[in-house]
Amino acid sequence: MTAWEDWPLGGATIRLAPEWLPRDLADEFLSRTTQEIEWRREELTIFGKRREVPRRVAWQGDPGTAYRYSGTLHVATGWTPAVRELRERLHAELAGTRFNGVLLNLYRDGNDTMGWHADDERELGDEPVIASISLGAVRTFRLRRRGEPRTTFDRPLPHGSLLVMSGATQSNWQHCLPRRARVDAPRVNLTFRELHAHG
Ligand SMILES: O=C(O)CCC(=O)C(=O)O
Ligand SMILES: [Mn+2]
Repeated sequence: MTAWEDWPLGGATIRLAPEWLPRDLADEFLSRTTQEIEWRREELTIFGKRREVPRRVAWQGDPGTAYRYSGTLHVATGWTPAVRELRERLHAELAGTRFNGVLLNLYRDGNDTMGWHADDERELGDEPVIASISLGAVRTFRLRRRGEPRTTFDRPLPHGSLLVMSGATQSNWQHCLPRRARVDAPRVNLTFRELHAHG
């Protein structure tokens, strides 16, 4: 049985399974994903300037599944073996979910980050379920409430953990992955999503 921690945040439904994957399996998925995924550098235009995104990224999903991030539309062509296996484990763990896409992030060390955002793109629909698997270096996941008071909440995401955000989380809170200068090992994060075709 998976052990879950519920996070006590108003207007959000978030739970964490800190030891979702046994250690040896987490090690194996870390090395397989690091190797099999075609990690890309990505650029973003902010106020008319091209900037490199401070991490490596990839997108996978059922063929044809399209997702817009960093201002570009990415069309999935399928799944690599370890990512496909992780998706099957998620479907077994989270009854009723059918993830058809995953955004993958490689944080090469503590200087790689993800800025404040919510996973609230239109194709995710209302109240999306986002399942986030963390492998490798432990990094802090930070949340902040939208509006006043601007409560923030920090928790480390361990190697092999599973974080699930659902309900109104994306409407009421934003999240980010802050810089951690002393971390010198890589971390892989996979956020599985269910995308709906544009209506
Ligand atoms: O790396 C993380 O834990 C967060 C990733 C994330 O928020 C995203 O991919 O949307
Ligand atoms: Mn996110």
